[in-house]
Amino acid sequence: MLQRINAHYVNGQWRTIAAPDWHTLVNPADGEAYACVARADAGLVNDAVSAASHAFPAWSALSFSQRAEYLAAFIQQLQQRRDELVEAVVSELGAPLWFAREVHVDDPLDAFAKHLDYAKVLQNEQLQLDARLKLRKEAVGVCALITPWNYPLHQIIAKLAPALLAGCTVVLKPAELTPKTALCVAMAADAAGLPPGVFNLVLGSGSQIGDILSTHADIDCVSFTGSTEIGRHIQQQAAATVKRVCLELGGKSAFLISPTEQLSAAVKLGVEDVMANSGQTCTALSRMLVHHSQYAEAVAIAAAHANSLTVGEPHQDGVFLGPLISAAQYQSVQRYIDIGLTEGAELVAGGAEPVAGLGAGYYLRPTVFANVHNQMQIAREEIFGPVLCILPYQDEADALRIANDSPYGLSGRVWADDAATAQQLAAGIRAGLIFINAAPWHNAAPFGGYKQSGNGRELGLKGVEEYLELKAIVDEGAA
Ligand code: TAP
Repeated sequence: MLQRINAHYVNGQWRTIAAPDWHTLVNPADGEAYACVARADAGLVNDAVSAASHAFPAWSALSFSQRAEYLAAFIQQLQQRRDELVEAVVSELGAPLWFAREVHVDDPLDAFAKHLDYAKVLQNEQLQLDARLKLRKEAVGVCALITPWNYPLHQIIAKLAPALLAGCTVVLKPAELTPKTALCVAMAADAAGLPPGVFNLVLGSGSQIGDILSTHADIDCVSFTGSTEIGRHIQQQAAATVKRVCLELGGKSAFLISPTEQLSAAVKLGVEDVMANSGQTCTALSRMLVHHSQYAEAVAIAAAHANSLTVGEPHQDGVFLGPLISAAQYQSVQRYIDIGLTEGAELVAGGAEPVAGLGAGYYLRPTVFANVHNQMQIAREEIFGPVLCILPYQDEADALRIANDSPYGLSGRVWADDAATAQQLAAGIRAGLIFINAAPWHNAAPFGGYKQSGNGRELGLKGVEEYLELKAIVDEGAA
């Protein structure tokens, strides 16, 4: 018997749907259905928007520091649910347990906590520019937050924390594949005592209820993370009511390795970056660019390292890659591997075959293609799976040309033995977030894309600005 989840959080209350349309949740680790989730209907979505609209005047009238007090309680409630959140991510997404703890849960909780510091900065930002001119930053209004499944808690926190701090009220619509993480967030919001209507959660299908949110006259802003295709659709839908639309979309990021004495460290880092989360990472460095003089060596290192990474059941020790999230995602990545072979790329590790001994889960081995050129489909399109393409280049100008020859511009990494070259290459890549050498993720770095990777920024102080309007108040001045 499947567990039945019929819970939406609207106006500070848990709501059910009377005769729901059910969505079935499947465990990606074994392909077995384990729960079904009641989809919100249009009436419930409209109730959620109405609750957020009614809550907006009082919430936005609080000071940043008053809202930060609520956020501190919210963070505490999330921290108390750490184990629940980890288990939700493992069961919904198939993330290995260690990765779920460190990356999927602890990281976004840290990012949320940083907003308490931003509150202090923003508190002092109501600027009196001269005797007559004052600037105020005010909340945009009611926001629809639409999030994807690949880093479920990260994506929710990256929108929810800045929106609430800015004084916005929200309706969250998470991906249908990851409702449990979102429910856990709603329980934390409830326990933290947020005023009714400030935070609302509706679970349901984006294709059925997404348009209600993006066209609703009482929604002032839609913040969306997901595929470029759906982002484009939301922007079109939102145009009629001239909403603010923040889009965090896909990527095909380049890792530009200049000739280096640390080739092995660089290549291994690049392989792990792509294979983490089974490749379902929007910033994945899925195109590795290597100088022709070190190309053959880099390919050999990448293949050996990919083959050394363990694929397995998420709860097992030592597992680096769990399954892909769904049968659809699994088949989509298999299709891309077949396309790579048809295009003439050389498969040096992995492949499209099911992984032996892992039953009916959606597992793929870390896959590496060599002899890839940048016009191949596997080099241009986001595969969103554990597939790395390695491309050779002739010189720095050629490397930057290849890196920038992409419809996307989300992220990138450069590796160079001297700091000046690294900075120069970082400046040359047209993308929103560039890492140098082995630099790790930074929870306060504004995050977002150039070109078709989107048009907004999340995280850091800049992420809060996405949810703020600027008001200029001009006085008569002294008589
Ligand atoms: P999408 O299919 O685009 O779905 C993202 C969200 O949009 C889900 O909540 C989805 O709901 C909803 N949605 C679907 N149709 C909609 C509609 N017509 N109107 C409004 N919302 C709608 O993406 P995904 O498959 O979850 O995630 C993978 C993609 O997201 C990749 O391309 C990846 O690069 C991108 N991504 C980008 C970033 C950043 S920060 N740039 C981060 C993570 C992922 P349902 O789940 O119900 O379909």
